[in-house]
Amino acid sequence: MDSILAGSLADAMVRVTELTAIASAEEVGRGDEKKADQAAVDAMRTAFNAIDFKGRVVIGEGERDEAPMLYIGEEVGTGQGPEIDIALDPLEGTTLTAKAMANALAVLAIAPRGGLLYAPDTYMDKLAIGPGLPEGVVDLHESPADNVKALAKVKGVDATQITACVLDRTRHADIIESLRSVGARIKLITDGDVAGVIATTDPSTGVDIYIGQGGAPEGVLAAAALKCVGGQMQGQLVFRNEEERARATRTGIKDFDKTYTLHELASSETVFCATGVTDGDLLGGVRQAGGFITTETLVMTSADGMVRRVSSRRPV
Ligand code: VTB
Repeated sequence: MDSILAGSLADAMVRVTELTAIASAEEVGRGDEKKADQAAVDAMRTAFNAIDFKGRVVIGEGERDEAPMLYIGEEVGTGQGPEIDIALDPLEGTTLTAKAMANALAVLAIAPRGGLLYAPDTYMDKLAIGPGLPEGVVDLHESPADNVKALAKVKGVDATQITACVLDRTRHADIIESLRSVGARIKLITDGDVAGVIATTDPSTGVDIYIGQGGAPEGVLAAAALKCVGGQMQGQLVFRNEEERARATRTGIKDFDKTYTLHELASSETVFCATGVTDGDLLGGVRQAGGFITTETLVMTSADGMVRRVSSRRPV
């Protein structure tokens, strides 16, 4: 395997999301989303800056004038070593953290320069399924009901045995109605669609398909994960106004109607890394007991298809 991303750089990223999760865990259940996010951002930036690489944030906390740290275009790392693009969400699920709810993650993906779509901070319509299914069995432009029927057919089950994960938002009323019309189960989540998409790749979650509109940056992060572990995903940017179109233009988007495949969202090799902040379907959260802090991290490298769970313990 000839990869600049596997090995020590992947290990370094585990440390980054671990330290980020530990910092934000201090804010679990304290009702202050901003403070939780700030703790995560500070910790992630500090951790990046200890690594020998030329990192550039391509998906971050926002545009330079609105985000003081980890803004799009910010350079991180010591400036020695490989040139790497970074998609990050120091705290995916600020509300989940503030309310001590499940599935908050510290998450990032890295790739060689240009390997991740420079997605603007807009919404994205997303559709994802796990690995091992025929290519093209579902399609973002088909109805949720038809997608469930097609998926059920290739899985050899009835549509009523399919579970779709959907963000619980009024904008998803039509999607939910369509899914109900074929009797599919719906797992409604209040937040955190990176975990929602990844859940499709892990049979233990029971989630077969992810459908709905969430953040475009989160779409790229989820695509990076699927790139490593397998699965299919499609995404289409959604613009609510001219300001959002202008954002997209600034990130280099030319075709506003394009439907992106998984391999366009994450086009090169990538490393995906997520540490649980609160307990969730995929990962346990940060725990403190007996003088130690323990974390659970999922790290995946697309170059060799490696999926690793790292459990770490540090003295408080
Ligand atoms: C989305 C989703 C995220 O926040 O961005 C959502 O992708 C915000 O959606 O995973 P609304 O504007 O409808 O609240 C998350 O759930 C958490 O950051």
